[in-house]
Amino acid sequence: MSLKQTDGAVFGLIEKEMDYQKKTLRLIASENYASRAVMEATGSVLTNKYAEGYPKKRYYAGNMFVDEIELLAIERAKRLFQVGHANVQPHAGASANIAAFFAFLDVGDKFMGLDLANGGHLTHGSPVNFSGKWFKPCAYTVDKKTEALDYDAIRKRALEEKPKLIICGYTAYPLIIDFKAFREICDEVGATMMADISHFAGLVAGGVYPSPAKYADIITTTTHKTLRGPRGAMIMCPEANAQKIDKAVFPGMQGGPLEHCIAGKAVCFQEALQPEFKTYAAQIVRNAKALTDELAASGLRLVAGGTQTHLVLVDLTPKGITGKEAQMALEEAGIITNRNSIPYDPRPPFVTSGLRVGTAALTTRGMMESEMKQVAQMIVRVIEKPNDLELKLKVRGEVEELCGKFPIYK
Ligand code: DSN
Repeated sequence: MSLKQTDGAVFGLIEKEMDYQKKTLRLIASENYASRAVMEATGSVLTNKYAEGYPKKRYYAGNMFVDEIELLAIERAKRLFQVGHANVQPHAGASANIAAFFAFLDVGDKFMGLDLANGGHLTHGSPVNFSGKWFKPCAYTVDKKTEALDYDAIRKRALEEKPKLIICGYTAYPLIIDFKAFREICDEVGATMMADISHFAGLVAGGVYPSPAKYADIITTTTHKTLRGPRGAMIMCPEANAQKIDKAVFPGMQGGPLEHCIAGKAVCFQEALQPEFKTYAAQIVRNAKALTDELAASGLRLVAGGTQTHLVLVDLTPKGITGKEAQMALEEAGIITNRNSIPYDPRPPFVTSGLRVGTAALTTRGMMESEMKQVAQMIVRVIEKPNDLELKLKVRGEVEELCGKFPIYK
């Protein structure tokens, strides 16, 4: 029996969510719309199978087709990112990062990551996360004036702190990272280099963002952001580190792999290997630039002076509104974003002075630079009058009209 027949409550809520996704503008930099093919694989009978272990070395019988699927995902990931080894089993970005830590560090070891308030990730050393509880983080920051990474300052801090591992790759940093500079710093201090490319993996796959593959000892990524796959993650590394990584994922961190998600990843990698994906990735960046230019023209300040990627970090201070207020007002107008700390933010993380916006999802809908201009103008109108209910309803209507021209899941 179908879901509609057996569980009307869940079915109804999924239908509502579908409608909501169709009629709103998704500007959360870490979100996207996976293809029907990806969702079909992810919602398949593979959810029924236990497959602890790795292809051809499982602890349960009956994995002949599951093995082929996982091998296909691995082979495609290796081809897409030009890496020696890929482990496609991590359930999420956080569990991929835990496994990477356990492969290269002992509990209590010191490592360096970008401060969360400067654009780093929770799993890169926050005191409330495993990374900050079980390991010893020493954060680096962006430069206070330029809001960009200062490689000399990072090198100096690394020489003082002597971390065993250094992470590069962030969640709210709009500029391109110099992976070669990180390799040199790691070599100088004898640290393992870990690149968390979760946010811009799709841009790397599409050839519009440099790849860390030549430099990093470990690369972790989620598969559902710019890469446009199913919710999940993977770890890549040179062949020499394969065993360490595989052991850390299973049995170190996880039990049975989610083979339905792995099938979804295989489909996503195949999609990203197509020439059209390069066009898509380039358009994401062009769209982010168009959005940025229009936001800046309205008097908003852009952190680090703009963007070279899929995301823009906006300082709302010139408009006299907090991140929290802006996020709420925009949501009422059908524009979905997230508040975000800006570097050296005087406001607490639950309030913030910033807003993070990304263009991966709108680009998937087929929107181009002219639509980005329109979207930026809608954002500005709302944040200039966040309490004007009539205006928010009017913008909501415009949002629905625009969304109607760029349907998802036709
Ligand atoms: N939650 C993701 C993001 O929005 O960047 C990172 O885990």
